[in-house]
Amino acid sequence: MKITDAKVVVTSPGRNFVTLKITTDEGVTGLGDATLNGRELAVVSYLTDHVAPLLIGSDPHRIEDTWQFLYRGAYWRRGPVTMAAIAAVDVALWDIKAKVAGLPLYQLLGGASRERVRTYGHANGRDLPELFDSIRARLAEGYKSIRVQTGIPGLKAVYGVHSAPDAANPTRLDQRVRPHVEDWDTDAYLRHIPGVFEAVRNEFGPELPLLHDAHHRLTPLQAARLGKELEPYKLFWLEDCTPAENQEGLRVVRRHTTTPLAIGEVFNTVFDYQTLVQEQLIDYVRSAVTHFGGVTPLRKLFDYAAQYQIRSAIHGPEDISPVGMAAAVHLDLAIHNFGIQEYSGHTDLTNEVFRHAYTFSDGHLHPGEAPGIGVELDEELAAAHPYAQGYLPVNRLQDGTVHDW
Ligand code: CS2
Ligand code: MG
Repeated sequence: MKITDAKVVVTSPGRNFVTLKITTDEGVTGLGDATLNGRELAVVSYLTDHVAPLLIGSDPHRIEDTWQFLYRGAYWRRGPVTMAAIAAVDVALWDIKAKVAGLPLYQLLGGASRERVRTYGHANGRDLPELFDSIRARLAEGYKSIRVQTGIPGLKAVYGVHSAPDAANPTRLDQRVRPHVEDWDTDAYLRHIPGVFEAVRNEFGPELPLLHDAHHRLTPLQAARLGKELEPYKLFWLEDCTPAENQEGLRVVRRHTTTPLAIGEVFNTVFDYQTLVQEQLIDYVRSAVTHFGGVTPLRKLFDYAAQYQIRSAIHGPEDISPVGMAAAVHLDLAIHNFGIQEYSGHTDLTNEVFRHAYTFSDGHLHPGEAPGIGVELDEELAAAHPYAQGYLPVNRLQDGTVHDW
């Protein structure tokens, strides 16, 4: 079997998605997600101009070799653009291999280790009434675990909180030609958050798994303080509590709190995790198939993390396309040290562009039994919704200083 075509499809059914479609001389095709929120066109060029021409004529079954060729052969390695491009090729080749085998991808990854994949959904509110309504809405949709994000008194626009009650995902890209500026005040945030979780526990009880995303905004000591102050509310996890490129910083947090920690959605190779994993500074690894170079390396990361009792928690917001989500759910079903899958869902139009076999019910996902990853791309509908420039927001402190968003 030989690869005869590799093309990049960019579509924007409400937000931008980048998809690689690989075609073989036997007519079997594979899809891979290459979406990098706010920098999509960089990956489009990396694939179109530098990778796709090298794939033509190669054997699609040589997944590991192709991965190593693209990773080591580029000389310049790692980084979100490179690894999103490699991920798209990797997933498309797994899709092809599984289709040729006539099996759903998870069967090629060792088969099912569980019956279904538990998920968590996003709840948010500018104030407690809105937040409670949003939590109730997610519970009504079937979610059994809830991420809680809240407005902060005195701040106009905060990550994860919509301008209107439970509106569309705030990280979805508005078609702006410049990033929307959000405002931040760490002291105001640290004063406010413990009380919010006390109120949520009082309203929803002690058993509902609650997650919170600090979104890279705290210093290690501030993160340690927050983790400690949240201990009475027994969170499922505190996510991205501090920018973890400084992996040693998590030693400070770990020393002060037993609140479980999740890190890694912005990490794209195992080297980003080495200290975090070997010193057991975190409890969940968050990388997505789409941003970590594909199924091939992410499975290796999970197996490495398993040796340190660390579990998976694949990143799954709306800006991971249904192609990336499908690949994730196949991996979720197969690995032993599965933790939880983030699942924001997608718009109806997105689900029409990307018709997928995975299903969501009773708070759980299942990849389905369709051969491959189980996604079909409606290219005509995709073409009807062309790319539109858009950026992630930028965060500034009250004095105007840029801060992590
Ligand atoms: C967030 C993401 O889902 C999460 O945990 O951190 O929504 C993140 O803000 C976006 O994926 C950025 O594109
Ligand atoms: Mg996050």
